[in-house]
Amino acid sequence: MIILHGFAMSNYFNMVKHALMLKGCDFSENKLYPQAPELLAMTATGKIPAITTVSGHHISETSVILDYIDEVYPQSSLYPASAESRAQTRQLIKVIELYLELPSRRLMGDFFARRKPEDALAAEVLTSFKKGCDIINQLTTIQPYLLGKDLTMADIFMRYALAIPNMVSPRLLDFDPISAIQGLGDWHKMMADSDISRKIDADQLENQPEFMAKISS
Ligand SMILES: N[C@@H](CCC(=O)N[C@@H](CS)C(=O)NCC(=O)O)C(=O)O
Repeated sequence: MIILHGFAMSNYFNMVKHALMLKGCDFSENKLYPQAPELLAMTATGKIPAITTVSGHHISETSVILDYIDEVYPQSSLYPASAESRAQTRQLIKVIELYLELPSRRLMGDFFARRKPEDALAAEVLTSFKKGCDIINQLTTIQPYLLGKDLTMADIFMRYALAIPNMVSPRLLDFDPISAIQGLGDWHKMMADSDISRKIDADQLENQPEFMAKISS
C-alpha cells in the first residue's frame, strides 16, 4: 500500500490524494507537517507531500509523484495517449505552477497578517498572474476539461494550485484569476462537483482549526 505523507490543508498534498482516489489506489495517509523529523528522514526538503511506495522507496515533489502514480497504476491514465499530448499536459501543469501557484505563496505572509503587501512585490506577483492567465488561455480549450473532453492530471493540478491565488489575489491585488481564464468559472464548479472533491474539501475544512492554531503559535 502507498503511504501518503502530509496534511489535508496542503494543496500539493490534495493533488496527490485526488489522483490516488481517482485511480482507486490502495493508500493510507500519514499526517505530518513540513520539516517534521520523520519527514526529513524521507525527504531532505522537508516539504509535503511525500509518498512511500509499496517497495518502501520515498518519493517527493508533487509532479514527480503524480507521474509515478500514473506509471505504476496505468489503468484509466490521467495523461493522454500520444507523447505530444502528454507533453502538452505537463507543459500546462508547469505553467500553472510557475505563474500562479508559486508566486501566490509570496503573498501568504501579508494575507494572514492582514497587511498590505509592498508595492513592488504586489506588482511582481500581479504581473506573473496576468501573464500566467494569458498563457493558460492560449494553452487551454475548456470543453469541459482544460485540454478538451477528457479529464487529465492538469485538471487535478489546476484545481488545487488555484487555492492560494484564489485566496490572496482578489483581496490583495484586486485580480480574480478565475475570471481571467476563459471558461474557468464553470470548470471550477464542475471540478468541485464530485465525491472525491467533496471528500477532500471536507477533510481540509476539518483540519483547518488545527492548522490555523499551528501557524499562529
Ligand atoms: N515543490 C514541492 C512544493 C511542496 C510544498 O511547497 N509544500 C508545502 C506545503 S503545501 C510545504 O511543505 N511547505 C513548507 C516548507 O516549504 O518548508 C512539490 O512540488 O511538492
